[in-house]
Amino acid sequence: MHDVKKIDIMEGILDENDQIAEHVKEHLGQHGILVVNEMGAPGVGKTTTLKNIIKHLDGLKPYVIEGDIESDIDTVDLQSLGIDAHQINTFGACHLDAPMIDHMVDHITFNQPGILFIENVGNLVCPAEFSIGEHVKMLVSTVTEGSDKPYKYPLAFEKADLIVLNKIDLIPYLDFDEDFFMRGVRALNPDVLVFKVSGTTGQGFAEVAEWLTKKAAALEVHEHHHH
Ligand SMILES: Nc1nc2c(ncn2[C@@H]2O[C@H](COP(=O)(O)OP(=O)(O)O)[C@@H](O)[C@H]2O)c(=O)[nH]1
Ligand SMILES: [Mg+2]
Repeated sequence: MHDVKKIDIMEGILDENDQIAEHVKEHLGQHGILVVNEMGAPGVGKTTTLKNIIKHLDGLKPYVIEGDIESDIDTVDLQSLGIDAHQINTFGACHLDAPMIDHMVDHITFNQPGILFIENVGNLVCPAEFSIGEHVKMLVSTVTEGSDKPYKYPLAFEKADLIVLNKIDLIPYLDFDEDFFMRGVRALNPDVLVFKVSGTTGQGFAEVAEWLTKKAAALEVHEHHHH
């Protein structure tokens, strides 16, 4: 009896989260804003990836929400580059949820079409379980994490719409087995695009930006919608 009740409550929370996520996604999509949920373990280069993609966004305005347990280091860093960045601190929670994003979106002025990048809390487990209003789930993985991560943390790789494999400049110093990594990815997510990039050299990010730009262009924007 006890267990049955617990499950009911959990499903209720997920339903409410998903409803709010759907609302955020539709609302921003109609205004020409593509929402990208960026996920990955701590230190894989999520912030570095954002900075590099943003350099290649032609005619699309970048908006950023940073999710961290504590601190606003990444937000201050992005703001110093003139990027419209906003901080959410979860104070313990290992992922962002849709109500947090819904609330923050009310405080952002979306005055131009563009891309809202949401850097989720650094974690390869929890963020994969929650939709937060995204059109695209972008997973950042790195050669420094080791080639077995798709096998050990399958959900994040299974749910990704695109995977950015970062730090390829370090391959000569590591034992990263790309074939093993890619076999793991393909078993979970046969068609997902994997972009090999380096935040140090800048290599590969123009292609990621191009892919996202096409996604943004495919949004069904309601031209005469006023708020
Ligand atoms: N060698 C190398 N270092 C990188 C690369 N990308 C990021 N880094 C470094 O990795 C560290 C973590 O990067 P950051 O973007 O803050 O990761 P986040 O925690 O996922 O946001 C920083 O010291 C970056 O300079 C890369 O492609 N190659
Ligand atoms: Mg970061």
